Amino acid sequence: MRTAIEGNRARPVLLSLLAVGALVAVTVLATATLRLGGGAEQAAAQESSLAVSLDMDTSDGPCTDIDGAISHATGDIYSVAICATGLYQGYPIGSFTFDVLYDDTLNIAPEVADSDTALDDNPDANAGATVWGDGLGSFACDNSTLAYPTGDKNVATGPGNGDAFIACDSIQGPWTLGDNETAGVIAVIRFAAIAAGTDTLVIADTSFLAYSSGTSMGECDPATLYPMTCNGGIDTNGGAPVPVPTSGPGPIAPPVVPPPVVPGAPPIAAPVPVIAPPPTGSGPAGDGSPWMPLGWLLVGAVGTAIAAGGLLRLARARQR
Ligand SMILES: [Ca+2]
Ligand SMILES: [Ca+2]
Ligand SMILES: [Ca+2]
Ligand SMILES: [Ca+2]
Repeated sequence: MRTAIEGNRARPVLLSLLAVGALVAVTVLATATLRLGGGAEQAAAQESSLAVSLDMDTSDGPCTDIDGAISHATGDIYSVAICATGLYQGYPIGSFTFDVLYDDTLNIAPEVADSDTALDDNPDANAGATVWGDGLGSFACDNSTLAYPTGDKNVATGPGNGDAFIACDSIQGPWTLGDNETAGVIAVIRFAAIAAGTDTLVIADTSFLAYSSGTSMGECDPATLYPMTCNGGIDTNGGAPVPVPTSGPGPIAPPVVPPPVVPGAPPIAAPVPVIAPPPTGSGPAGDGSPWMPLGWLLVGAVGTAIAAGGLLRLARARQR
């Protein structure tokens, strides 16, 4: 027969078993959470509606708001931003590749010479000397397996045959975009409007984002396992074509225009310096006392000298 004493002995054992069970459950949960950095990354991105979009109007800052369309006068130099939204906080971007297709008979993306880690090329990564917000982190865009950033990597011309390309990665980090925010600027592309017409810009299927672990975050190709929404933009240029330089590090300053010359107008004479007399009543003491007493003193001194000279000559004549 079980006694009350036996029941009391069994209770601590039961409590111990419950405690061990709880500990095991907590450990399993923690391990699963840590493993989210692996296979669960993609699911996390999809749950938060990951998207990349072109901000066609960056006049208030790249990706401040995402504008899908813009108009420009022919000859304008302007920027288009590649914006990421719906990032999963705590899982930052570790690498990316973008091809933004455009009509290179309407717009050109001037080539910037490749140098070093190419962080301020065109397209211009949100890292290096030019950043927008807190940047991407420590990245390099001289991807040896692909290419340096290029304003147009497609030699063909016409609609869709402009190809602004950029591919960057960061093996060591830090990676900031996606770390503590869910949206931000990937890169900015500088364009020059060279002819009137409507240009439909597309983020090509070859474009993608990846986690710092290297696994895919989202791809613009809808047929892949991890597709993401990729929104292009529309640019409408007006006016007649104007020549635009095909290379340069940045926006081109307008020329300095001299003032118009009116035929027959007399030449403008050079200004003649005017020597003004000293103001009256402003004496050497600087207290407004007049200069006149000093003049009388001078006259008196000269008169005294002349009189003394005359007396001296008279005295010499008498001695002779
Ligand atoms: Ca905008
Ligand atoms: Ca930059
Ligand atoms: Ca370049
Ligand atoms: Ca081209």
